[in-house]
Amino acid sequence: MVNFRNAKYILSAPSYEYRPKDGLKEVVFVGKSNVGKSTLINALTAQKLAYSSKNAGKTRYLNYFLIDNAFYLVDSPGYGFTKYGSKEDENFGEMMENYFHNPSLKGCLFLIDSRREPSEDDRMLLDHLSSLNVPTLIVLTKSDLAKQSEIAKAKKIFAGLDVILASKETKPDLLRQRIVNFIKDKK
Ligand SMILES: Nc1nc2c(ncn2[C@@H]2O[C@H](COP(=O)(O)OP(=O)(O)OP(=O)(O)O)[C@@H](O)[C@H]2O)c(=O)[nH]1
Ligand SMILES: [Mg+2]
Repeated sequence: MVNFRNAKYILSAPSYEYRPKDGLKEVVFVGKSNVGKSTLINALTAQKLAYSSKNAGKTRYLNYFLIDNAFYLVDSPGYGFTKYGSKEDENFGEMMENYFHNPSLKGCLFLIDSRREPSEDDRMLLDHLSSLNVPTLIVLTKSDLAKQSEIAKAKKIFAGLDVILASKETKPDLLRQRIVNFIKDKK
């Protein structure tokens, strides 16, 4: 069994080239700014490792967290925060584009707010991950704040894809298992 509580922050990489070079496998968390990526990493590791904030744009770099000395969870900056077409937006796009070609990348948790329809950016990135064959699990976040009708709608939108519901209150064991499966898969 992997012990997710045995977790430590390793480094913050301003671009893919600065990642740890030990070849350990990685699972990345992506999604719109403020969707709950850092909060979910904290829930999975049962500690306050990743900085979360009610203000969008908290996470700026690729943050590497080592889990049980076995693999990395990688927190990424959210999109939709910096202005489209801005220099920052361009840098972000370039950083993530390079990152997705990472051979150590074994899976992606794609976070989407369960109360909102996926944005154009969400759809583009989902298609992109699929074209690169990155195994992707859609995580519908903040379900504690969502109406049943909103959850039903989200499930319908993503019918046929791999989807899981999550919130601050849900127990993280199922999600931990899914992450371990990504790592175990021979891709
Ligand atoms: N009610 C509720 N609030 C949540 C949940 N997940 C995250 N939040 C809140 O949403 C805000 C944003 O969370 P973050 O984890 O910082 O979001 P992020 O995706 O890392 O954001 P960036 O780093 O800006 O890309 C914080 O105020 C969290 O407390 C959830 O499941 N339920
Ligand atoms: Mg964050």
